[in-house]
Amino acid sequence: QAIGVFDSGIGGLTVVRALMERLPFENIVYFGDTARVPYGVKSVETIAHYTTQIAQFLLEKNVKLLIIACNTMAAVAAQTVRDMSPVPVLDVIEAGAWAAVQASKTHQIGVIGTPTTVNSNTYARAIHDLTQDARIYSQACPLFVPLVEEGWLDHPVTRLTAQEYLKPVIAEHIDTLVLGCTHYPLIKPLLQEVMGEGVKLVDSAEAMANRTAALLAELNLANTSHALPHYEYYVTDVPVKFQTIGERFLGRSLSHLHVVKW
Ligand code: DGN
Repeated sequence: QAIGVFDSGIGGLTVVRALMERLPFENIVYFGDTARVPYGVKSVETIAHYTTQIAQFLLEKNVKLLIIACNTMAAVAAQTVRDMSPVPVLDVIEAGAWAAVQASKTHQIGVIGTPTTVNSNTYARAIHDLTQDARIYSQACPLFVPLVEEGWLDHPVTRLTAQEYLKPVIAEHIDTLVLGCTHYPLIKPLLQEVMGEGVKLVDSAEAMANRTAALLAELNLANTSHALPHYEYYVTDVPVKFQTIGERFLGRSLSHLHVVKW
């Protein structure tokens, strides 16, 4: 049985990459809703509706675990998925919040993400559930997604954009910053430079891979076979430059691609 991972588009491939590195013997089925991305600016009702449709698709593939790789979907529709799923559900926000609380000494934590993620306050709530004395500073960074997809990972425009978005966050003297969007791990070095060495960056993709490894061990669901794993990718559209961008996110070649027409 495979792990089902889904996202609003291409971004969740950063989570797949982290899973492949952390759990090299697990089969993975990925679903990216490339025809309807971006979700980051859509209404809660629409995102919940799309999310249910995708979760259903993966459950029909008989997955043993569902992973909501997209922060935007996790922010507004995680409960909807949990309510409908007979298999365990993990989401990046829960994983990122946990990792942030572990990493932070002062519990002054910054969170960056899409406007929907930030406006939902889901990270703040998840962090407060873990530690009540935390102070959270959130900042929406809507321009990062297109900049990353453009491949401007170390580009003056991206640096300037980051400096502008992060100025108020830096002023709050946080010691930990959560990268609350699938795309941000690709600009982690640039964000680290802008934030300064004293701030720890929490990559929610890595946090998710660690959380998945722990859950599989706990529930005895880990794949015991050491055969080469099988990876499959489903998307709702193959947009321009999909292969190039996808492979940049995944860090390896992308084959076994299927297009689902909805
Ligand atoms: N995958 C989305 C997220 O992690 O928030 C970013 C892409 C989008 O829907 N805008």
